[in-house]
Amino acid sequence: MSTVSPGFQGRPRSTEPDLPPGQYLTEDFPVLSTGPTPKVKLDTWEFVITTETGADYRWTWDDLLALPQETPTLDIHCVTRWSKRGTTWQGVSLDTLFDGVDTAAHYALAHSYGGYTTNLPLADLRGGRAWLVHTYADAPLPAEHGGPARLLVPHLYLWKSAKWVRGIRLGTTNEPGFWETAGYHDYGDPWREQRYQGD
Ligand SMILES: Nc1nc2c(c(=O)[nH]1)N[C@H]1C(S)=C(S)[C@@H](COP(=O)(O)O)O[C@H]1N2
Ligand SMILES: [Mo]
Repeated sequence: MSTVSPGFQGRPRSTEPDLPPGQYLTEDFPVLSTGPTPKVKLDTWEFVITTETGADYRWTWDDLLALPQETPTLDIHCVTRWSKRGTTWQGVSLDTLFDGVDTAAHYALAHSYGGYTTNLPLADLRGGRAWLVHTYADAPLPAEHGGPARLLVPHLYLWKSAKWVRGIRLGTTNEPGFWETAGYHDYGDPWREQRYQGD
């Protein structure tokens, strides 16, 4: 979309078109984890959605792979200011998983093998904007990037995309997760630069 005149050596990276404010582009894929990478076996792996009434909806690894698959290509934005363009994934839309889940809850708390948590409005997990992904760049998702499977919610800062995700608890009240409790923004919209509480 940009017109580049001869001799123009480029603009400051933080004002790249279509890049959220305060972000720069990186070609590599940094690893950001608060603790050790959990070892998760596929034969005991499960993903569970728990509703506000305590009802559980469970998927095994085979269940996950049997669902309709999507292959989103998208930009990702970390609150530590790196962004990566055009990452390619395969997984299941959260819409597919929530289809048939009976809930009136507005809040979701994702939780992971290893204990990480992050909260987001249930609405942000729906509407074709969130996936449970198991493949990155045509290969099984590496453990350090959240394999066997991670959440991918690219319209929010990447800390909302829980690696090694194990389930989602739905609730009628908002429960902050790991980074949200530590002072990061409750919602985390990169386009509004919602890095910390009060932004
Ligand atoms: N379970 C878990 N998920 C997590 C994290 C984590 O520490 N544990 N870090 C978050 C943060 S802060 C970022 S930026 C991304 C980093 O994903 P990556 O390591 O694949 O780049 O994962 C997010 N999901
Ligand atoms: Mo992050």
